[in-house]
Amino acid sequence: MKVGIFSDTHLGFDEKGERSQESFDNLAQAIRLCIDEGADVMVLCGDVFDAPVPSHNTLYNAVRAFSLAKEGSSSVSLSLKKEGEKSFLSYSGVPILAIHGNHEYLGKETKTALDVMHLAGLVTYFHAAEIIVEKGIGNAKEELVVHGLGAVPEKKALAVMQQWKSEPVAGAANIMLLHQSFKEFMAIDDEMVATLSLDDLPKGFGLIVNGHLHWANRQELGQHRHSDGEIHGVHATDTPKGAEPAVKTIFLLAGSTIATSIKKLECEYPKGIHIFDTTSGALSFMPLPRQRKMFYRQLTLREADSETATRECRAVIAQCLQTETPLKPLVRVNMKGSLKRGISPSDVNLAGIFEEFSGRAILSISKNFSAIDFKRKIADLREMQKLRLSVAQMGLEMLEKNLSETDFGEWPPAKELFGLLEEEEVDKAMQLLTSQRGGK
Ligand SMILES: [Mn+2]
Repeated sequence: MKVGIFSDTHLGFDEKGERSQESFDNLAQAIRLCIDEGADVMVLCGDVFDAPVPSHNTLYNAVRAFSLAKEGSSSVSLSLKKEGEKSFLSYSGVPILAIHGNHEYLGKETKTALDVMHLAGLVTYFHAAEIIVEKGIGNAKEELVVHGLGAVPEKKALAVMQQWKSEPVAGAANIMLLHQSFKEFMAIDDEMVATLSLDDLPKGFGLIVNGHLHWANRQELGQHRHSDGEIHGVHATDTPKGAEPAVKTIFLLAGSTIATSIKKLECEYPKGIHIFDTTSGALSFMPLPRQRKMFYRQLTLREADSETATRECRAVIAQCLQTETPLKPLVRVNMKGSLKRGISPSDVNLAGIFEEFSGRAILSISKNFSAIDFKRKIADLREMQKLRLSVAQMGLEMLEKNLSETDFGEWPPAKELFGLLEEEEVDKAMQLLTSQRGGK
């Protein structure tokens, strides 16, 4: 059987903006690609909708895009197995099996847009359950079991996985669908961010597909890294006597079909679909034929004046736009480093750049300058150390100094502000700042 795989379609993304049609166009392309590749079934790993309560326009466009699946055909039969009970599922065209993501789940009691799609017969939405996909009869009969677990809060994910304990079915191909973070892919180790690691995944699945992380990636699980540094597969001798030899598991981050935030990793790979052949175990990727190019550029400046900062930013963008593309590309510039003393990020006026490129690119520029150069910060700290100031005093002096370099100028009662911050009265501190700014 051939399985078409895609994820994170984020339908309705940028609804009020320039890219309002992109999520639907890309879903339509993904479905067409799957049909053209002869997929018997499609799977969608969550974040189908961008918002928990999509607008009627979004629902309308979603129904229209999902209806394309009816133009294909499939001969599989589907049944749902949940909590020991088995029920038959109907579909038209090529079925789309979907789990929910963190963007669309509203709790057990509330129906979501995915429930609506399910009832309309456009997708088959399931959670903490298995869908048995059967094709052919007699000796030619093929069976695929798709195990799906929609997004759960990251903090609970490990416990839920252990409790759910979905076992691969012997004699069938087994695929698992998830929508979680995995420690191996996250920059910080925090239980609010991820509790699952690849080692926690169950054994015996041919393919485990995860949504949520928007860049595509593929790993082989069930391998040992030996002391010689080489990767070896699990050998039959590694498994206990009498047990079946371990099945090689492919772990796939499906990646999103649309870029919702332009991250560096996401820009390195095109958006597309994957096709998994359950017989050969082959997994291939196909890019969406019509997609927006993405550029991520970091621009590091040192003690720059506003003119230099603007000029260099413009040059970076112009360089990205050397080759023409059918869709306006996304260009993200992350400006870093430092500005000259007395110049604040707001002095770097990018309005001209936005105007100049508005017809050719969708720009996103961030000004992450540190207020003062790192070197100078260290020098300041050394000075303070010499003075043997108390930590609180040191903090106050740093705050006064940093404030004097912002456009707050000489005004703020730094002592009062620092006192509030020290007491963790952030709201009051903000109030103090904004009340004063308003009067300026
Ligand atoms: Mn997502």
